[in-house]
Amino acid sequence: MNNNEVKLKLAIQKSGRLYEDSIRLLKECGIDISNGVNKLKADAMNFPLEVFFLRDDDIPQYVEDGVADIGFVGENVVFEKNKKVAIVEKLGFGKCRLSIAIKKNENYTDANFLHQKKIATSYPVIVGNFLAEKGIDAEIHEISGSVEIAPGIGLADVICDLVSSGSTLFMNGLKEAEVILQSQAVLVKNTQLAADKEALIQKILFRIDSVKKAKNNKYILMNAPNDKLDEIIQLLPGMKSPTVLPLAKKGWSSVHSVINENDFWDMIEQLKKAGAEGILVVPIEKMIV
Ligand code: PRT
Ligand code: ZN
Repeated sequence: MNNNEVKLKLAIQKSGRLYEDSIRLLKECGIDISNGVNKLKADAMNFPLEVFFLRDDDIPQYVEDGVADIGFVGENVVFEKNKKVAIVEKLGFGKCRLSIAIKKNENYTDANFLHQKKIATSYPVIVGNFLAEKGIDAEIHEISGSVEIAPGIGLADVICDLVSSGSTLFMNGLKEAEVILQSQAVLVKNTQLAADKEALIQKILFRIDSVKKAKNNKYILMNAPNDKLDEIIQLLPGMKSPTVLPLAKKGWSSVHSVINENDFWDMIEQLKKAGAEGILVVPIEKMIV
């Protein structure tokens, strides 16, 4: 790689919940990082990309300032920091929701429940917007960690925090009352990038898209008696149409297709009913359409 070449600067979380998935996504996009422990920065070995390892809270600011061109960060952080960055693509990992949670013996009817209450949260901006939108007067008490213990120690009446499995709330005698934001990791970019950097982003986006599509689809192969082929082909979508190859055994064919993960079990049942046998389902690594 020559030294004058334009490099895209990507900010990812240094350690924490998004780190591994961020590195994995890059790897699936064919981008390997020479990641030494405790490094602030690393070069990609086979793509004009430089990776900065940062606290997730700092990523929107770095991208706004142009210290990094793009970043992988939770939407929750993007909305809370409210910096001038563009959300380009959802990345499919780091999924969670920002929710109001109340003590488990209380009854939440709607947001009016929050009237005159004290809400502990690390997301004062998002919660403030939510309350303003609903016209509710409540007090926001900002704390940076262990938000879930606030009601138990009398620091607040309710909380607003990130939830994924819900077990943290449960263990603290709380229950989820209302989701105020669905979140996942997103790719953000600086809003004033030069054309050569935009072109590199397009290249990465194309790869991310292929990886995401592949994850949502499976390759399916099965044997089918020729007299049932029409019925079976009707059931299968395929990228254009299913592939049908003759088997060595007379009167039988092998049928190949691509199916969506969500339709998977329904589809298998119908195929079996229609006479398909020896069904194999295999993961797809990349999918370019
Ligand atoms: O050091 P740095 O500032 O970079 O990291 P951090 O400690 O601020 O963030 P980190 O690593 O905890 O989370 C990074 C991002 O992961 C968040 O901004 C979200 O976008 C995403 N994410 C996904 C989550 C969760 N799921 C999650 N469950 N972030 C935090 N949690 C916490 C939540 O705050 C609560 O304490 O997990 C607990 C609840 O989990 P359940 O499974 O018990 O419901
Ligand atoms: Zn953080």
